[in-house]
Amino acid sequence: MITKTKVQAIDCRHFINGKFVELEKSKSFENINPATEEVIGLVAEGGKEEVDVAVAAARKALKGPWKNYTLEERSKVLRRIGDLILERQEELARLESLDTGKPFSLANSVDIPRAAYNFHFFADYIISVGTDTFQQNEEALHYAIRRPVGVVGIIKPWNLPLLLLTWKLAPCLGMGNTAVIKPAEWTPMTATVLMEILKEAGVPDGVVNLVHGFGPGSAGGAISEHPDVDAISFIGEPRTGAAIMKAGADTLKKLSYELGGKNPNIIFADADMDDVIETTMKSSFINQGQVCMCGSRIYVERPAYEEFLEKFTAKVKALKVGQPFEADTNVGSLISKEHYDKVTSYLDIAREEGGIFLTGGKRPEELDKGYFLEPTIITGLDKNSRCVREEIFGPVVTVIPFDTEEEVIEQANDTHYGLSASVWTTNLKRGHRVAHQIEAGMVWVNTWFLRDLRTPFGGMKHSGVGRTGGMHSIDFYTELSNITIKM
Ligand code: NAD
Ligand code: 6OD
Repeated sequence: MITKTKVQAIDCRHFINGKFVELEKSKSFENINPATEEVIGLVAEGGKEEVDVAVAAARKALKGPWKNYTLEERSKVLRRIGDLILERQEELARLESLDTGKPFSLANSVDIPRAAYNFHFFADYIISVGTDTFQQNEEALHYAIRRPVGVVGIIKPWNLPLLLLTWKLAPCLGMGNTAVIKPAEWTPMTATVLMEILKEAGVPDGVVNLVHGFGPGSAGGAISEHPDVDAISFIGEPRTGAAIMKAGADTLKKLSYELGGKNPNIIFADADMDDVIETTMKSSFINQGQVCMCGSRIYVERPAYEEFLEKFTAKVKALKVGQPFEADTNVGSLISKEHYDKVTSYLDIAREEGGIFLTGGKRPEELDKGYFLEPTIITGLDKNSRCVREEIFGPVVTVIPFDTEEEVIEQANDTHYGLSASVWTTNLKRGHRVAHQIEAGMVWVNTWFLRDLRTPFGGMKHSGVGRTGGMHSIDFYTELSNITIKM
């Protein structure tokens, strides 16, 4: 058992204009460890008042010393932030695990190293950023310049707290913007520690501000409607994205959205079954199935259906659901009671509709506290079941057989979502053919969640607005001005 006592949970204060703001108990809420249901600290609750001060600080900082940092100087700051994250890796991983209920081993091997890499990647990437130049015969020369968008509101979900915050913040800072961040109310701790790291790395006061709180009527709502926020980078549910769009409509904010998914995992009979099973374990249940790209709709070509179910079920039954700090835990707790209730309400629907539970469907008997749910495989549901169509965002997958390529493509696309998909086949032509027809921002063939940060990341339909990654992030965090010189 890895002890959790080495790192204490922290109270989470706002960070505005380079300073932590004293926490007022009357304006705070409790932070709950979802694996134990214990209160582990207090979180400051900000609203319009705090957001106003934070936005003013960010606006002022746009014109302060930050404005005069060269690209190379900003790159150095990003690199230093990445280095400092790695220096505090274990502490951050412990806090992330306490906050989310995810296995410490996962936070320590994926979330925190990737958070550091987000900064290291953009430290290198921004240096090579250029713009187009066009010579129009002998008449004119056109070239474009980039400038920061301005003050960016960054509103985050709880599933990969530091990984996703840094995914947005690194290019935002790299391109000279300033920011007001609102972490998810369930997971405020690593964002708070990140503020100490930014300060130590030399980010000037006011450039990054952090206001804790909730959504509408609280910090999230105040950022979304603030007239002095120029752009919003949001990750979360499609419905929240729509609310933020409405709140920001009057001030025409630039928007980047990474939203939910109900992603198909399509397995043809000729696929390498061992490879399929190993990766499908991850794409179904990593982080308790709370990853936007989890392949929660599994389609298997009929000749391989029984073999897949037998092998997959055996492996899933062997997964250990347990306390996040136990070294052999594969699956930790869900994020909150509210979310546990939402996820299990889908299990009730599946039962009513005659779904067959091959594994899970209940909390493990030995864990009577915490929001733990056994990894659940359901078969026998109709393609129109709400469990097959709606994002459950938990350790629950449905498996449906198919007979033809056309049929599975139609089912895969029969959704409002369009985030990602996996296609498994050893027939390369089919891999390309199917991938080209899936309506999703990202399609993996014979793999899942294999990332290269230069590639376009994001979703179509209700799964997102715009793309991030490489040049796409740079484009979002800059405004282009085209200059035309008459020759
Ligand atoms: P959520 O939309 O409930 O909340 C996200 C954030 O928005 C939180 O900080 C919340 O406080 C804030 N918020 C809520 N209502 C708001 C409002 N009206 N105005 C302003 N802010 C508001 O999402 P969640 O439950 O935290 O996260 C789970 C969702 O996020 C899932 O749908 C998941 O698929 C999606 N997600 C997508 C990606 C991606 O890259 N596409 C990544 C992670 C999570
Ligand atoms: O890998 C990434 O860059 C990314 N944005 C992952 C999102 C995961 C969603 O839960």
